Amino acid sequence: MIDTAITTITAWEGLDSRGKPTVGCEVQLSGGGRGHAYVPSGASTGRHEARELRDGDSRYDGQGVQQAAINARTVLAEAVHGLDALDGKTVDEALRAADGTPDLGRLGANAVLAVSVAAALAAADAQRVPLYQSVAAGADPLLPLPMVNIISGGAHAGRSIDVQDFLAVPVGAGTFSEAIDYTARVRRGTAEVLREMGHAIALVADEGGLGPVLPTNRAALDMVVAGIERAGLRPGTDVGIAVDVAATQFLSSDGRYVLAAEGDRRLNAEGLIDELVQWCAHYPIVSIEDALGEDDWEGWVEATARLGDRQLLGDDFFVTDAERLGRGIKVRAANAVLVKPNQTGTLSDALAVIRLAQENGYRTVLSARSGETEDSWLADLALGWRTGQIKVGSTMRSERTAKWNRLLQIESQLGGTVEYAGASALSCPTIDGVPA
Ligand code: 2PG
Ligand code: MG
Repeated sequence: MIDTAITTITAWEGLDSRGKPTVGCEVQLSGGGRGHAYVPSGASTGRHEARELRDGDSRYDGQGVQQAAINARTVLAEAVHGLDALDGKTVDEALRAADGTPDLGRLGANAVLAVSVAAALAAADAQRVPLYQSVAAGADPLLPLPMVNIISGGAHAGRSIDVQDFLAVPVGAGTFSEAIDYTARVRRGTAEVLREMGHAIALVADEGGLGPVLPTNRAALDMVVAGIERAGLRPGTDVGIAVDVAATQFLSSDGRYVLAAEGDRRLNAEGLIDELVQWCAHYPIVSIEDALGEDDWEGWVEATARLGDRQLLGDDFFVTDAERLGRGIKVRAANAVLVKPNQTGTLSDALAVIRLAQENGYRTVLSARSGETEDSWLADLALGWRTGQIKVGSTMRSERTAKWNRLLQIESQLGGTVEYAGASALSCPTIDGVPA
Protein backbone atom coordinates (compact mmCIF):
# COMPACT_ATOMS: atom_id res chain seq x y z
CA MET A 1 0.00 0.00 0.00
CA ILE A 2 1.21 3.54 -0.75
CA ASP A 3 1.93 5.53 2.38
CA THR A 4 -0.43 8.37 1.48
CA ALA A 5 -3.59 6.25 1.44
CA ILE A 6 -6.45 7.46 3.64
CA THR A 7 -6.92 5.01 6.50
CA THR A 8 -8.71 6.62 9.43
CA ILE A 9 -11.12 9.52 9.74
CA THR A 10 -12.38 10.93 13.02
CA ALA A 11 -14.89 13.79 13.21
CA TRP A 12 -16.49 15.71 16.04
CA GLU A 13 -18.63 18.70 16.90
CA GLY A 14 -16.66 21.83 17.85
CA LEU A 15 -17.51 25.54 18.09
CA ASP A 16 -17.03 28.44 15.71
CA SER A 17 -16.34 32.09 16.54
CA ARG A 18 -20.05 32.83 17.02
CA GLY A 19 -20.36 29.96 19.50
CA LYS A 20 -22.23 27.87 16.94
CA PRO A 21 -21.36 24.20 16.43
CA THR A 22 -19.15 23.32 13.51
CA VAL A 23 -17.61 20.11 12.16
CA GLY A 24 -14.03 19.20 13.06
CA CYS A 25 -12.30 16.34 11.28
CA GLU A 26 -8.97 14.52 11.32
CA VAL A 27 -7.70 12.42 8.45
CA GLN A 28 -4.86 9.91 8.95
CA LEU A 29 -2.81 8.31 6.20
CA SER A 30 -1.18 4.90 6.00
CA GLY A 31 2.35 6.32 6.38
CA GLY A 32 1.45 8.40 9.44
CA GLY A 33 0.54 11.72 7.76
CA ARG A 34 -2.27 13.59 9.51
CA GLY A 35 -4.34 16.70 9.05
CA HIS A 36 -7.24 18.21 10.90
CA ALA A 37 -9.62 21.04 10.03
CA TYR A 38 -12.72 22.89 11.15
CA VAL A 39 -15.16 24.31 8.63
CA PRO A 40 -16.48 27.89 8.67
CA SER A 41 -20.09 29.02 8.43
CA GLY A 42 -21.86 32.10 7.01
CA ALA A 43 -24.64 34.32 8.36
CA SER A 44 -25.56 36.11 5.15
CA THR A 45 -25.69 32.93 3.13
CA GLY A 46 -26.69 32.85 -0.53
CA ARG A 47 -29.73 30.83 -1.56
CA HIS A 48 -27.67 28.81 -4.02
CA GLU A 49 -24.93 27.75 -1.60
CA ALA A 50 -24.11 24.14 -0.75
CA ARG A 51 -26.15 23.11 2.27
CA GLU A 52 -24.87 22.56 5.79
CA LEU A 53 -26.45 19.76 7.77
CA ARG A 54 -27.76 20.94 11.15
CA ASP A 55 -29.41 18.59 13.66
CA GLY A 56 -32.52 20.69 14.29
CA ASP A 57 -33.07 19.23 17.77
CA SER A 58 -33.00 20.94 21.15
CA ARG A 59 -29.22 21.09 21.46
CA TYR A 60 -27.69 24.45 20.49
CA ASP A 61 -31.10 25.70 19.35
CA GLY A 62 -31.14 23.19 16.53
CA GLN A 63 -27.70 24.21 15.24
CA GLY A 64 -25.87 21.03 16.34
CA VAL A 65 -23.76 19.15 13.79
CA GLN A 66 -23.53 15.75 15.45
CA GLN A 67 -25.12 14.00 12.48
CA ALA A 68 -22.76 15.75 10.06
CA ALA A 69 -19.80 14.56 12.18
CA ILE A 70 -21.22 11.02 12.16
CA ASN A 71 -21.58 11.20 8.37
CA ALA A 72 -17.94 12.30 8.03
CA ARG A 73 -16.59 9.41 10.09
CA THR A 74 -18.87 6.74 8.58
CA VAL A 75 -20.25 7.13 5.03
CA LEU A 76 -17.71 9.67 3.85
CA ALA A 77 -14.81 7.86 5.56
CA GLU A 78 -15.83 4.67 3.79
CA ALA A 79 -16.08 6.46 0.43
CA VAL A 80 -12.49 7.71 0.57
CA HIS A 81 -10.88 4.80 2.44
CA GLY A 82 -7.71 3.68 0.63
CA LEU A 83 -7.68 6.62 -1.80
CA ASP A 84 -4.43 8.53 -2.29
CA ALA A 85 -4.69 11.80 -0.36
CA LEU A 86 -2.22 13.38 -2.81
CA ASP A 87 -4.92 13.11 -5.47
CA GLY A 88 -7.32 15.64 -3.96
CA LYS A 89 -9.53 15.70 -7.03
CA THR A 90 -10.31 11.98 -6.79
CA VAL A 91 -10.90 12.27 -3.04
CA ASP A 92 -13.31 15.18 -3.57
CA GLU A 93 -15.13 13.39 -6.38
CA ALA A 94 -15.65 10.39 -4.11
CA LEU A 95 -17.02 12.66 -1.38
CA ARG A 96 -19.44 14.32 -3.78
CA ALA A 97 -20.56 10.99 -5.19
CA ALA A 98 -21.17 9.59 -1.71
CA ASP A 99 -23.56 12.45 -0.99
CA GLY A 100 -25.19 12.29 -4.41
CA THR A 101 -27.13 15.57 -4.22
CA PRO A 102 -26.12 18.76 -6.06
CA ASP A 103 -26.06 20.88 -2.88
CA LEU A 104 -24.51 18.18 -0.66
CA GLY A 105 -27.50 18.53 1.64
CA ARG A 106 -27.90 14.80 2.33
CA LEU A 107 -24.65 14.22 4.24
CA GLY A 108 -23.97 17.93 4.73
CA ALA A 109 -21.60 20.27 2.88
CA ASN A 110 -20.04 20.95 6.31
CA ALA A 111 -19.19 17.24 6.66
CA VAL A 112 -17.87 17.02 3.10
CA LEU A 113 -15.66 20.12 3.34
CA ALA A 114 -14.22 19.02 6.68
CA VAL A 115 -12.97 15.79 5.09
CA SER A 116 -11.79 17.55 1.93
CA VAL A 117 -9.65 20.07 3.85
CA ALA A 118 -8.34 17.59 6.45
CA ALA A 119 -7.29 15.24 3.63
CA ALA A 120 -5.41 18.06 1.88
CA LEU A 121 -3.63 18.91 5.15
CA ALA A 122 -2.76 15.25 5.70
CA ALA A 123 -1.32 15.09 2.17
CA ALA A 124 0.87 18.13 2.91
CA ASP A 125 1.96 16.61 6.22
CA ALA A 126 2.90 13.33 4.54
CA GLN A 127 5.07 15.23 2.08
CA ARG A 128 6.57 17.32 4.91
CA VAL A 129 5.67 20.54 3.09
CA PRO A 130 3.35 23.38 4.07
CA LEU A 131 -0.19 23.29 2.67
CA TYR A 132 0.45 26.25 0.36
CA GLN A 133 3.24 24.32 -1.32
CA SER A 134 1.33 21.08 -1.71
CA VAL A 135 -1.70 22.81 -3.30
CA ALA A 136 0.43 24.99 -5.59
CA ALA A 137 1.24 22.21 -8.06
CA GLY A 138 4.67 23.71 -8.72
CA ALA A 139 3.53 27.33 -9.09
CA ASP A 140 5.29 30.06 -7.10
CA PRO A 141 3.36 31.26 -4.03
CA LEU A 142 1.76 34.71 -4.23
CA LEU A 143 1.00 36.74 -1.10
CA PRO A 144 -2.48 38.21 -1.49
CA LEU A 145 -3.68 41.82 -1.22
CA PRO A 146 -5.78 41.88 1.96
CA MET A 147 -9.28 43.35 2.19
CA VAL A 148 -9.90 44.21 5.86
CA ASN A 149 -13.22 44.86 7.58
CA ILE A 150 -13.43 48.23 9.34
CA ILE A 151 -17.18 48.87 9.79
CA SER A 152 -19.86 46.18 9.77
CA GLY A 153 -23.60 46.43 9.27
CA GLY A 154 -26.28 44.07 8.02
CA ALA A 155 -26.46 40.53 9.35
CA HIS A 156 -23.07 40.86 11.09
CA ALA A 157 -23.95 43.82 13.30
CA GLY A 158 -27.61 43.65 14.24
CA ARG A 159 -28.52 45.57 11.04
CA SER A 160 -27.26 48.87 12.52
CA ILE A 161 -26.84 49.95 8.89
CA ASP A 162 -27.96 48.09 5.77
CA VAL A 163 -24.67 47.63 3.94
CA GLN A 164 -22.76 44.69 5.42
CA ASP A 165 -19.05 45.51 5.14
CA PHE A 166 -16.92 48.63 4.71
CA LEU A 167 -13.36 47.43 4.20
CA ALA A 168 -9.90 48.93 3.85
CA VAL A 169 -7.78 47.89 0.87
CA PRO A 170 -4.15 48.98 1.38
CA VAL A 171 -3.38 49.72 -2.26
CA GLY A 172 -0.27 51.79 -1.52
CA ALA A 173 1.52 49.23 0.67
CA GLY A 174 4.58 47.61 -0.87
CA THR A 175 4.60 44.41 1.18
CA PHE A 176 2.05 42.19 2.88
CA SER A 177 3.21 43.18 6.37
CA GLU A 178 3.02 46.86 5.48
CA ALA A 179 -0.50 46.22 4.15
CA ILE A 180 -1.57 44.73 7.49
CA ASP A 181 0.01 47.65 9.36
CA TYR A 182 -1.94 50.13 7.19
CA THR A 183 -5.26 48.38 7.80
CA ALA A 184 -4.70 47.94 11.56
CA ARG A 185 -4.00 51.68 11.73
CA VAL A 186 -7.17 52.46 9.79
CA ARG A 187 -9.14 50.23 12.18
CA ARG A 188 -7.74 52.15 15.15
CA GLY A 189 -8.13 55.53 13.45
CA THR A 190 -11.77 54.84 12.59
CA ALA A 191 -12.49 53.71 16.17
CA GLU A 192 -10.96 56.94 17.45
CA VAL A 193 -13.05 59.10 15.13
CA LEU A 194 -16.24 57.22 16.06
CA ARG A 195 -15.52 57.51 19.77
CA GLU A 196 -14.96 61.24 19.45
CA MET A 197 -18.32 61.54 17.71
CA GLY A 198 -19.99 59.81 20.63
CA HIS A 199 -20.53 56.36 19.13
CA ALA A 200 -20.25 53.28 21.33
CA ILE A 201 -17.36 51.16 20.09
CA ALA A 202 -16.88 48.70 22.94
CA LEU A 203 -18.82 46.00 21.14
CA VAL A 204 -17.45 44.64 17.90
CA ALA A 205 -19.34 42.89 15.11
CA ASP A 206 -19.04 39.23 14.09
CA GLU A 207 -15.83 39.71 12.11
CA GLY A 208 -14.15 42.08 14.57
CA GLY A 209 -15.29 45.23 12.73
CA LEU A 210 -16.86 48.26 14.37
CA GLY A 211 -20.66 48.21 14.45
CA PRO A 212 -21.84 51.79 15.03
CA VAL A 213 -25.43 52.91 14.52
CA LEU A 214 -25.12 55.57 11.82
CA PRO A 215 -27.80 57.77 10.24
CA THR A 216 -27.05 56.62 6.68
CA ASN A 217 -25.01 53.97 4.92
CA ARG A 218 -23.00 56.72 3.30
CA ALA A 219 -21.97 57.99 6.74
CA ALA A 220 -19.94 54.80 7.15
CA LEU A 221 -17.89 55.81 4.12
CA ASP A 222 -17.21 59.20 5.70
CA MET A 223 -16.05 57.44 8.87
CA VAL A 224 -13.65 55.15 7.02
CA VAL A 225 -12.20 58.06 5.03
CA ALA A 226 -11.74 59.98 8.31
CA GLY A 227 -10.19 56.86 9.84
CA ILE A 228 -7.68 56.57 6.97
CA GLU A 229 -6.72 60.22 7.43
CA ARG A 230 -6.49 59.82 11.21
CA ALA A 231 -4.05 56.96 10.59
CA GLY A 232 -1.84 59.41 8.69
CA LEU A 233 -2.58 57.70 5.38
CA ARG A 234 -3.98 59.06 2.11
CA PRO A 235 -7.45 57.88 1.04
CA GLY A 236 -7.26 56.35 -2.42
CA THR A 237 -3.47 56.51 -2.68
CA ASP A 238 -2.46 54.49 0.38
CA VAL A 239 -5.80 52.88 1.24
CA GLY A 240 -8.87 52.37 -0.94
CA ILE A 241 -12.30 51.26 0.23
CA ALA A 242 -14.18 48.08 -0.59
CA VAL A 243 -17.90 47.69 0.10
CA ASP A 244 -19.88 44.48 0.50
CA VAL A 245 -23.41 45.68 -0.13
CA ALA A 246 -24.83 42.16 0.45
CA ALA A 247 -27.92 43.51 -1.34
CA THR A 248 -29.90 40.26 -1.13
CA GLN A 249 -30.15 40.89 2.61
CA PHE A 250 -32.34 43.95 2.12
CA LEU A 251 -34.18 42.95 -1.05
CA SER A 252 -37.90 42.77 -0.33
CA SER A 253 -40.35 40.37 -1.97
CA ASP A 254 -41.64 43.13 -4.28
CA GLY A 255 -38.18 43.48 -5.84
CA ARG A 256 -37.30 46.73 -4.06
CA TYR A 257 -34.11 47.27 -2.10
CA VAL A 258 -35.19 48.70 1.26
CA LEU A 259 -32.65 50.74 3.24
CA ALA A 260 -34.09 50.36 6.75
CA ALA A 261 -31.36 52.50 8.31
CA GLU A 262 -32.42 55.39 6.07
CA GLY A 263 -36.11 55.47 6.99
CA ASP A 264 -37.05 52.52 4.77
CA ARG A 265 -35.82 54.26 1.62
CA ARG A 266 -36.96 52.04 -1.27
CA LEU A 267 -34.92 51.69 -4.44
CA ASN A 268 -35.29 49.63 -7.58
CA ALA A 269 -32.15 48.08 -9.12
CA GLU A 270 -31.45 51.20 -11.14
CA GLY A 271 -31.87 53.40 -8.08
CA LEU A 272 -29.42 51.27 -6.11
CA ILE A 273 -26.91 51.41 -8.97
CA ASP A 274 -27.35 55.22 -9.15
CA GLU A 275 -26.61 55.38 -5.43
CA LEU A 276 -23.44 53.30 -5.87
CA VAL A 277 -22.34 55.43 -8.84
CA GLN A 278 -22.63 58.49 -6.58
CA TRP A 279 -20.63 56.80 -3.83
CA CYS A 280 -17.91 55.95 -6.35
CA ALA A 281 -17.77 59.59 -7.47
CA HIS A 282 -17.17 60.79 -3.91
CA TYR A 283 -15.16 58.05 -2.21
CA PRO A 284 -12.08 56.01 -3.20
CA ILE A 285 -14.05 52.80 -3.75
CA VAL A 286 -11.99 50.10 -5.46
CA SER A 287 -14.32 47.11 -5.06
CA ILE A 288 -18.08 46.54 -4.74
CA GLU A 289 -19.37 43.13 -3.67
CA ASP A 290 -22.94 41.89 -4.13
CA ALA A 291 -24.14 45.22 -5.48
CA LEU A 292 -27.45 43.63 -6.47
CA GLY A 293 -29.56 40.69 -5.35
CA GLU A 294 -28.35 37.14 -5.90
CA ASP A 295 -30.78 36.46 -8.78
CA ASP A 296 -30.97 39.93 -10.31
CA TRP A 297 -29.03 39.03 -13.47
CA GLU A 298 -30.30 42.06 -15.39
CA GLY A 299 -29.35 44.42 -12.58
CA TRP A 300 -25.89 42.87 -12.43
CA VAL A 301 -25.33 43.32 -16.18
CA GLU A 302 -26.40 46.96 -15.87
CA ALA A 303 -24.20 47.49 -12.79
CA THR A 304 -21.25 45.99 -14.66
CA ALA A 305 -21.78 48.26 -17.65
CA ARG A 306 -21.90 51.33 -15.39
CA LEU A 307 -19.43 50.45 -12.62
CA GLY A 308 -17.17 47.85 -14.26
CA ASP A 309 -14.13 50.13 -14.29
CA ARG A 310 -13.59 48.93 -10.74
CA GLN A 311 -13.81 45.50 -9.13
CA LEU A 312 -17.38 44.13 -9.07
CA LEU A 313 -17.37 41.07 -6.91
CA GLY A 314 -19.96 38.28 -6.91
CA ASP A 315 -20.40 36.48 -3.58
CA ASP A 316 -24.03 35.41 -2.99
CA PHE A 317 -24.34 35.99 -6.74
CA PHE A 318 -21.80 33.34 -7.87
CA VAL A 319 -21.69 31.23 -4.65
CA THR A 320 -18.37 29.69 -5.77
CA ASP A 321 -20.29 27.81 -8.46
CA ALA A 322 -18.68 27.21 -11.87
CA GLU A 323 -22.02 27.19 -13.67
CA ARG A 324 -23.17 30.51 -12.25
CA LEU A 325 -19.73 32.05 -12.85
CA GLY A 326 -19.77 30.69 -16.43
CA ARG A 327 -23.12 32.38 -17.02
CA GLY A 328 -21.80 35.63 -15.52
CA ILE A 329 -18.77 35.56 -17.82
CA LYS A 330 -21.04 35.00 -20.81
CA VAL A 331 -23.47 37.82 -20.09
CA ARG A 332 -20.76 40.09 -18.64
CA ALA A 333 -22.06 40.30 -15.13
CA ALA A 334 -19.46 41.27 -12.50
CA ASN A 335 -15.72 41.02 -13.14
CA ALA A 336 -14.54 39.21 -10.03
CA VAL A 337 -15.56 36.25 -7.91
CA LEU A 338 -15.46 35.81 -4.15
CA VAL A 339 -14.44 32.23 -3.40
CA LYS A 340 -15.61 30.52 -0.21
CA PRO A 341 -14.79 26.81 -0.10
CA ASN A 342 -17.86 26.04 2.02
CA GLN A 343 -20.19 27.56 -0.57
CA THR A 344 -19.29 24.69 -2.89
CA GLY A 345 -18.21 21.96 -0.46
CA THR A 346 -14.82 20.74 -1.70
CA LEU A 347 -11.40 22.27 -2.32
CA SER A 348 -11.24 20.93 -5.90
CA ASP A 349 -14.50 22.64 -6.80
CA ALA A 350 -13.32 25.92 -5.27
CA LEU A 351 -10.07 25.66 -7.24
CA ALA A 352 -11.98 24.97 -10.48
CA VAL A 353 -13.93 28.22 -9.97
CA ILE A 354 -10.69 30.14 -9.41
CA ARG A 355 -9.14 28.74 -12.58
CA LEU A 356 -12.29 29.46 -14.63
CA ALA A 357 -12.25 33.05 -13.36
CA GLN A 358 -8.55 33.56 -14.03
CA GLU A 359 -8.80 32.12 -17.55
CA ASN A 360 -11.51 34.67 -18.30
CA GLY A 361 -9.88 37.75 -16.80
CA TYR A 362 -12.06 37.76 -13.68
CA ARG A 363 -10.28 38.66 -10.46
CA THR A 364 -10.43 36.22 -7.53
CA VAL A 365 -10.77 36.93 -3.80
CA LEU A 366 -10.53 34.02 -1.37
CA SER A 367 -12.80 34.64 1.60
CA ALA A 368 -13.39 33.52 5.16
CA ARG A 369 -16.93 33.37 6.58
CA SER A 370 -18.44 35.43 9.36
CA GLY A 371 -18.38 32.26 11.50
CA GLU A 372 -14.74 31.08 11.58
CA THR A 373 -12.33 29.13 13.76
CA GLU A 374 -8.69 29.30 14.80
CA ASP A 375 -7.72 27.37 11.65
CA SER A 376 -5.47 29.08 9.13
CA TRP A 377 -5.70 26.79 6.10
CA LEU A 378 -7.47 29.53 4.14
CA ALA A 379 -4.27 31.61 4.21
CA ASP A 380 -2.26 28.77 2.68
CA LEU A 381 -4.86 28.26 -0.04
CA ALA A 382 -4.76 31.96 -1.04
CA LEU A 383 -0.99 31.78 -1.31
CA GLY A 384 -0.72 28.44 -3.11
CA TRP A 385 -3.66 29.01 -5.45
CA ARG A 386 -2.42 32.55 -6.27
CA THR A 387 -5.84 34.12 -5.78
CA GLY A 388 -4.27 37.59 -5.57
CA GLN A 389 -6.68 38.83 -2.87
CA ILE A 390 -8.02 37.61 0.48
CA LYS A 391 -10.90 38.77 2.72
CA VAL A 392 -10.79 37.61 6.33
CA GLY A 393 -12.57 40.24 8.48
CA SER A 394 -10.87 42.63 10.87
CA THR A 395 -7.29 42.77 12.16
CA MET A 396 -8.55 41.67 15.57
CA ARG A 397 -10.21 38.56 17.07
CA SER A 398 -8.16 35.39 17.02
CA GLU A 399 -10.12 33.58 14.32
CA ARG A 400 -9.21 36.49 12.01
CA THR A 401 -5.61 37.02 13.17
CA ALA A 402 -4.95 33.28 12.72
CA LYS A 403 -5.11 33.87 8.96
CA TRP A 404 -3.18 37.16 8.94
CA ASN A 405 -0.54 35.68 11.26
CA ARG A 406 -0.08 32.68 9.00
CA LEU A 407 0.56 34.96 6.01
CA LEU A 408 2.89 37.16 8.10
CA GLN A 409 4.79 34.05 9.19
CA ILE A 410 5.20 32.85 5.61
CA GLU A 411 6.27 36.31 4.42
CA SER A 412 8.89 36.41 7.15
CA GLN A 413 10.11 32.86 6.51
CA LEU A 414 10.37 33.26 2.75
CA GLY A 415 11.84 36.76 2.98
CA GLY A 416 12.35 38.53 -0.32
CA THR A 417 11.77 35.39 -2.36
CA VAL A 418 7.98 35.50 -2.22
CA GLU A 419 6.01 37.77 -4.51
CA TYR A 420 3.31 40.08 -3.08
CA ALA A 421 0.30 40.77 -5.32
CA GLY A 422 -0.35 44.29 -4.03
CA ALA A 423 -2.71 46.61 -5.87
CA SER A 424 -2.04 44.87 -9.18
CA ALA A 425 -4.49 42.19 -8.02
CA LEU A 426 -7.23 44.78 -8.55
CA SER A 427 -6.20 45.76 -12.03
CA CYS A 428 -7.15 42.74 -14.07
CA PRO A 429 -8.60 43.65 -17.44
CA THR A 430 -11.84 45.59 -17.15
CA ILE A 431 -14.95 43.85 -18.37
CA ASP A 432 -14.29 45.18 -21.88
CA GLY A 433 -10.95 43.46 -21.84
CA VAL A 434 -12.42 40.08 -20.97
CA PRO A 435 -11.86 37.58 -23.76
CA ALA A 436 -15.14 36.72 -25.47
C1 2PG B 1 -19.64 37.85 3.13
C2 2PG B 1 -19.23 36.99 4.31
C3 2PG B 1 -17.93 37.41 4.91
P1 2PG B 1 -20.97 35.53 5.57
O1 2PG B 1 -20.82 38.14 2.93
O2 2PG B 1 -18.80 38.19 2.31
O3 2PG B 1 -17.90 38.80 5.21
O4 2PG B 1 -20.25 36.92 5.26
O5 2PG B 1 -19.93 34.56 5.91
O6 2PG B 1 -21.92 35.83 6.71
O7 2PG B 1 -21.71 35.17 4.33
MG1 MG C 1 -20.31 38.97 0.87
